[in-house]
Amino acid sequence: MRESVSYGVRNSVAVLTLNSPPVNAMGQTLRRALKTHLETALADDSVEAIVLTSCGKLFSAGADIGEFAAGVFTAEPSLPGLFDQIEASPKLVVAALNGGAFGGGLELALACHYRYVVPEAQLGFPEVSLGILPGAGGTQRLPRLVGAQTALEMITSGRPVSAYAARKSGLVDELHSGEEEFVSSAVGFTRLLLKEGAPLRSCRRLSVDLTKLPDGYLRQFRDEVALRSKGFYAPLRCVQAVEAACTLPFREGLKREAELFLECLHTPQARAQQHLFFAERECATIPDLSKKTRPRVLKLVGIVGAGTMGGGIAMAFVDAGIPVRLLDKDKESLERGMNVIRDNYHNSVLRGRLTCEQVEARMALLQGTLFFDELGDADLVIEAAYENMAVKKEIFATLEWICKPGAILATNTSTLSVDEIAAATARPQDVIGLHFFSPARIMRLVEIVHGSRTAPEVVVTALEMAKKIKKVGVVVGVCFGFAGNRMLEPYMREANRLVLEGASPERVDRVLTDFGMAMGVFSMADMAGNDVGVQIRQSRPDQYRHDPSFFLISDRLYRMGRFGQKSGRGFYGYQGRNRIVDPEVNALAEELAASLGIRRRPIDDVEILERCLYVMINEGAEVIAEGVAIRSGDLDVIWCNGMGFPVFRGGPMQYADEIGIDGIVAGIRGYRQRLEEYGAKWFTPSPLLERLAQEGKKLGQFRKGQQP
Ligand code: T1G
Repeated sequence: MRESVSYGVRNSVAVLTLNSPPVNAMGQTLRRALKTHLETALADDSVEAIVLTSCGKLFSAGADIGEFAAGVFTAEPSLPGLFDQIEASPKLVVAALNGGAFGGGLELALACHYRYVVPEAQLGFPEVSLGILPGAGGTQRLPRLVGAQTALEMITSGRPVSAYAARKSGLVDELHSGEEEFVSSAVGFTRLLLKEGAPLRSCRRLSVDLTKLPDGYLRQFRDEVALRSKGFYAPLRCVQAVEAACTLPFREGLKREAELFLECLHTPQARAQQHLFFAERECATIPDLSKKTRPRVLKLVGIVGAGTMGGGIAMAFVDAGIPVRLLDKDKESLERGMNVIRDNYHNSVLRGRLTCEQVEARMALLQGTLFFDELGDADLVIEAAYENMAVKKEIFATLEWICKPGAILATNTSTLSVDEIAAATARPQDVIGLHFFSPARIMRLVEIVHGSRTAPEVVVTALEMAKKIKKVGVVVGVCFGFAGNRMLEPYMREANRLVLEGASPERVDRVLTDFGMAMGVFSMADMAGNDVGVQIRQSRPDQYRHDPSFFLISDRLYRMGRFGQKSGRGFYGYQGRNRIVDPEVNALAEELAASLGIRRRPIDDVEILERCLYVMINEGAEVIAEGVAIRSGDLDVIWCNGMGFPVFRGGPMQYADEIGIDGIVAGIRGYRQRLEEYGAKWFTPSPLLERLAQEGKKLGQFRKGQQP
């Protein structure tokens, strides 16, 4: 059986190699093996020094995240105990970082006396993105080595640094160079240290240099973190842990770190963020797809439509180094689209995010065209045209005879049937939905909508594509609104109904943003444009299965020419981008409520939040039960990466599991009673939710294909 740490001696230097694919996560098995071999090396008089390195592309991704929920993370030998042993070693210990070192992997390196690293390595403390903080000495050793400012930036942002930046800050001592094999070179570096009588440097003997800190820096940094981390629990605790390094002796600082780590570990936010970490990765696991299914080649992408979505999608591909041919029907639209792309890249240069050379390289990959036949040799063509079935069918009929055999034909539709579009071609097996979310360059989510006849390798290619353009692809089935927008509708319906029943748009929006939503329903409607919503509804009146009161206010605002931000007035008034409450809208709501015989009443914040969230969760349960989505985590990934749901709550389905399915079912039943005729029509618990509540189970345990 493969050892999780291998042991060898080269030139009187013991080499301990982590070997626990895929990322050398330091679970208990690896910790035991590491301790055993460390003690062997310490006890062997012929061994003069020790090198710690690893197999694989990464040095180590840190602690085994899966151990947190299982309560195994603190089981002996613990990481802090191991690192103390390494740091106290009477023999020189060198960390030879053959690749990225993250979290506990970097803490392991900090416990060593010296650090030798490959130039391409990334080094970081991503714990804050898991709702925790470095819990094995990282918050105490790092500031002592690189200073409080660099340490605070790394630990509170979770962003990794390059090996070069690490060399500059003193985090690492030497970059590997030359042709010599890495481990041999690391052993050579170690022998040189021995020859020079290099001291056994340990971070614990250092103190944080505060002399270079600007006055009031720590307080100011803490205030900034408090402002930008609203709702997240860990970032401020990261600051407190580093402050302990600045004010307490090492031992006491370690104790303070351990306290803060455990405080974070047992929070709903930590559970939520760790859930999302695994959920994002599980999205790529498609039960019906054989792991042997190979993706098709993806070297050239065609995009039909140079509008906002088409342009954003084009940028996502050229950002990833994939050539794009961007087509539009007329010269003026194409030029406008290309200019918008050029302006966006220019802004990136002004913000220091890209250099001029990088922008030129990207623009060189982008070719505009007015001719369909120039898409003939594309491996993938994405239609991003007007959201109208007839328009899309016409485009796909054209692509059918233009595109080479095996080319993937994708639609960016947000709700239309991929099967119906596929039927406009003779190759439905090559047709798929790629629903990007606006702004397409920035939003990470792509809903990958497989039609009933979409070939397996087309789905696999779409998943690979998503990873290549640094997005997260979630595979969903065909239904109106797929998964994200299908859950959005009842959520928006309740928000609108609440306004008719007596809550103002601004209060509904505030309750939702206080919960953590990136935007409220009505500010989002004003941003998207009431006119867009009305046009979509008018193009498909039969597909909206909601209460007629749902769109009453929007339709009236539309007829009043109040389209939202674009017209300066919608649910709100606007001065530039400043949103202003408009009493006229509440007066309109009163008038419309009266016309529907809706009795208005005072409505509290709890009811607003529960009604909006419970119907969203309930619809999500139906989406899973119908097999439109494979698992609840997929819906959480969709909502946190495409719909503005707060990451620190883990997504709507994680939130439901956190507060309890039984409470949600009881709440839905309660509103069914309280809201009389409307409640009877729109508040029926999903059978899946009822079953899980009855059995005391969670949504996270349910998988596609199980009977509700
Ligand atoms: N623990 C358990 N599994 C992990 C893991 C980890 N730390 N990191 C990755 N995996 C799994 C992942 O779920 C996937 O599984 C496979 O490895 C490949 O991952 C004590 C307390 C390192 C940048 O937060 O950021 O140390 O889906 O697809 O794209 O103070 O993995 O194949 O079944 O992401 O090459 C801190 C988390 C832990 C780093 C590599 N460390 N990992 O990206 O591979 S807490 C982290 C990553 C800690 C200490 C604290 C990325 C990566 P599967 P992948 P990748």
